[in-house]
Amino acid sequence: MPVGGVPEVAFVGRSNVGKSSLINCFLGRRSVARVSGSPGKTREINFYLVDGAYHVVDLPGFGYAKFSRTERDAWRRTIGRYVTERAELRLVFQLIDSRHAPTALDRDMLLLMKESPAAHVVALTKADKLSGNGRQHAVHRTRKYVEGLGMELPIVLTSSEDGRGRSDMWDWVEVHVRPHIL
Ligand SMILES: Nc1nc2c(ncn2[C@@H]2O[C@H](COP(=O)(O)OP(=O)(O)OP(=O)(O)O)[C@@H](O)[C@H]2O)c(=O)[nH]1
Ligand SMILES: [Mg+2]
Repeated sequence: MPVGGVPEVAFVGRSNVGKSSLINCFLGRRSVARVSGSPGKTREINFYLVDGAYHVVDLPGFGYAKFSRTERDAWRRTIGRYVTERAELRLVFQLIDSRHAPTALDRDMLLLMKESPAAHVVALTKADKLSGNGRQHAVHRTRKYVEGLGMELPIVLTSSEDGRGRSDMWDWVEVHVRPHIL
């Protein structure tokens, strides 16, 4: 991992939820982070330097089924340590698929983030696949779920297809990352 105290914003979430796609959308670039139709594409931690000022961090998907049990546990520990101990980490976008209720893996990640000093924002992904009502329902369902875990978090609807949520994500970076730029 890079040394030098450059602040970081990380994108986390289960495999195939759309992390790499949303990073590309956030950056306004087609193919910085590698995207794949099959889960498990991102297999290492990738750091992208933005404006020479901060890093966007693409993590492998949580709980990718085709990893062995041992690999999955190792990644879980690595991601767990990263979000709880990494001093440079200032903001985490936790991605959850807007089309489905949060899964056990989403819950594990939400709870893990309770131990993280970084700011925490939920990004509901692939919102272009839902109707207007479906989107409102997804936000409501996620808010209830998060409250059920004793947490209160900002929830942003996003789509890397139509760019929804992009400016909200930039705003969160301004608030939580910009002040720490060296
Ligand atoms: N309709 C739609 N499809 C999306 C969106 N974001 C991602 N996808 C699709 O979802 C699949 C997975 O996208 P990735 O960005 O590779 O997901 P990832 O979370 O980085 O996956 P891993 O690296 O395997 O953990 C690809 O087929 C994307 O085209 C979105 O906003 N809308
Ligand atoms: Mg990826």
